[in-house]
Amino acid sequence: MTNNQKVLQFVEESAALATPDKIVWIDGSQEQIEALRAEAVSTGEMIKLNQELLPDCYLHRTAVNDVARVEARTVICLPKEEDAGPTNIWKSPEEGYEMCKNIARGKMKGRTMYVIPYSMGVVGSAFSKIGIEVTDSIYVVLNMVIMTRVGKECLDALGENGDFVKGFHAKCDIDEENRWIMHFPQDNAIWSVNSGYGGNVLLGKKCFALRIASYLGRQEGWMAEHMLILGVKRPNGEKQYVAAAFPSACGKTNLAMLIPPKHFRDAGYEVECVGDDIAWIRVGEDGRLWAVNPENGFFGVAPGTNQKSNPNALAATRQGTIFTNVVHNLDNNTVWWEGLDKNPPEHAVDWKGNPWNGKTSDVKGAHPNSRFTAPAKNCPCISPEFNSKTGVPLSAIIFGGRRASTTPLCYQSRDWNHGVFVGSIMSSETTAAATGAVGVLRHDPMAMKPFIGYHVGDYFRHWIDMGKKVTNPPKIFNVNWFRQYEKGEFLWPGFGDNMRVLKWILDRCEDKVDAKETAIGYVPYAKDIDLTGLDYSVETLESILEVDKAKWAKEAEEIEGYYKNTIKDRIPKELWDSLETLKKNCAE
Ligand code: GTP
Ligand code: SPV
Ligand code: MN
Repeated sequence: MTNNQKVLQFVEESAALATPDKIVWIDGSQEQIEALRAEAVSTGEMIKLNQELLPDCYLHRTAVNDVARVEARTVICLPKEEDAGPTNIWKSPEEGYEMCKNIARGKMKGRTMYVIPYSMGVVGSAFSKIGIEVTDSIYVVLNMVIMTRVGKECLDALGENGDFVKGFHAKCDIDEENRWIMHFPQDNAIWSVNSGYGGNVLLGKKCFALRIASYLGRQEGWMAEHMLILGVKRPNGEKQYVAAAFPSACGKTNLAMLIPPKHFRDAGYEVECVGDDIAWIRVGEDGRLWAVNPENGFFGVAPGTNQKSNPNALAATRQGTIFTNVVHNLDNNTVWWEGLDKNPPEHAVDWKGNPWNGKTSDVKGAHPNSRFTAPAKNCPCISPEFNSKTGVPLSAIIFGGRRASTTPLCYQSRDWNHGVFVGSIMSSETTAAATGAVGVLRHDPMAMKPFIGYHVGDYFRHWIDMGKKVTNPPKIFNVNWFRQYEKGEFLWPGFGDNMRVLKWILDRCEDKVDAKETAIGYVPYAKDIDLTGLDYSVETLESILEVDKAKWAKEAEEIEGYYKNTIKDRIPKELWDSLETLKKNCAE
C-alpha cells in the first residue's frame, strides 16, 4: 500500500519482534471492515446487536482488570527525568524500549498484526498529522476506524518520505502487572502492552493527540489540549466558538452537544458540536486562536447519557457504534446502562459477562467508565465546520472541574496571563475514567495532568508564550457545574441549563454584560444569568456565585504548596505574580 521506507521498516521491525502469523494492512474499505466485524463476532470478541434497532452496532466487554486508563503505568520516556516533570512517570528511552520489547516479544504468535494508517485531523490539512498503529486487536482496528480517518489516503498523504507517529500495541496477556503505556516524544513513538481498554490502546487519542502532540506543539508553537469545541449560533446568525477543558468524565461531551433550554431555542440560539475531547489550537493570520478537533468520532461515557441529559449523544450511538462494558439486554439484543432510563432489563448480562437482573440486582450492570464509540457524523448537532481545514476561531476558553465547594458557578479571568493561572490552579475530584479512588480532590492543571507529554512548568510557560503571539486572544473563564449542598445533591441543574452560563460568557466576549470584580476575577451578577423557564431560586444562584474570601485564602495557601512542593521549579513568574495578587485580594 505504500513505498514509504520508514513505514515499511516500522512494520517490519514490529513484526520481527512480535512474530505474528499474518500481517493485514487496513485500507478503510467497507468490505474489510465488514469482514473484521464478522471475524470478531465469530470469536466472541464482539457481539452483534439488534440490527433493526441498532444497525451496525456491536458490544464488547474488556477484561475485568482492564476498564480505564492506568495513570500509574503511563510513562513519558525522555533522556532526563527532570524533563518529564513531577506530573509524569518517567523512564529513560533505553529502559522504556527494553521493557516494552521484552514484554511484547513473540506475543503475536498465532495472531494477526493489523497495520492501521490514520490521520488525526482532516487528511492533508495543515493541522493534521499521520500515525501508523500496529495492533493485534480487531476491537482496536474497528474503534480506530470510527475515532480517526483511516485508510490508504493517509499513506498517500505521507508520500515516500513523510514522517508519522509510530504506535505499537500488543494485547499480550492483559496482565496488569506488565501493563505499560509508554511515550517516546523525541521519536514520535508510543508503545502499549497488556491492555485492551480504549484510552490505553486507541493510540491516536490520548497518547498521540495529547501527550505526543503537546510535546510537538511546544516545539512548533501550537497547543494540544483536553478540550471540547462548540459553536453557538445567535439569533442574528452570528457564530461564536468556545473551547472548554474539563477533566475526564467532568462534562465535555455533555457540554459539546448541549441543547439550549426552550426559551433560548425559541429566540433562535443553536449549539453546534465541533469536538468533545481534544482540540489542536494554532495562531491564525488574524491574530486569533483557531481550533480543530483531530478526532472523527466520540469515545463517550455511557452512564448518565439519556434522552434528557444528552439526546444528541444518544442519537449518535444509534448506528455504527461500538459499546464497551455496558449491559447487554437479552430481551431485544440491545444495550442498557445506569441512567439511560428507569427501566433496567431483567433478562440481561452485566459488563463482567454475568447474568444480571436490573430489577433485583444491587450491583451496577454497566461499568461506571463504560463507553460508546460513535461516528461524529451521526451527531445531529455536528458543526458544518467539523471537517474544516482551518478550524474555528475561539472567542473563549473555559476551564472547569468537579468542585463540591469554593469555586463559583462561573468567573472570568482578568487577562490572558491570569487566565493561564486560573487553568494552572484547577483541582477536580477524580472519576472512574482512570483506575484508582473516585471522588478524591486533586490538582489537574488545564485538565491535562494525565496528558502533558513533558514538564508541567514548561507547559505553563508555553501557555504564557502563546499569549504573546495572539493579538486578539480568547477570554478565559472558569466554570463549576458541581457545587453541592452539605453532601450529595448538586446545586446547579447543569446539562442543557449550562446554556444560561454559556450565554453570559459569550456576552462577556462581546462586552454586552457587566460583571462584579472579586478577589478571583469577574463574577456574574445573579440578575444577568437568564433563569427564564427554570424553577430555580435567585438565592441559590447567588449562593453558588459567591466568592468566599476565607475559603479562597485557604485555597491560595494550598496552591502555593502545590507550586512549591509538587511542581517546584519552572513555574513562570507571571503565575507567581497572579498567586501573590490572589493572596493579597483575599487578605483585604
Ligand atoms: P471524558 O470522555 O472522560 O473526557 O469525559 P467528559 O468530560 O466528556 O464527560 P461527560 O460529558 O461524558 O460527563 C461525565 C459525567 O458527568 C456523566 O456522568 C454526566 O452525567 C456528568 N455530567 C456532565 N455534565 C454535567 C452537568 O452539567 N452537571 C452534572 N451534575 N453532571 C454532569
Ligand atoms: C478520558 O479519560 O479523558 C477519556 C477516555 O476521554 S480515554 O480515551 O480512555 O482517555
Ligand atoms: Mn477525555
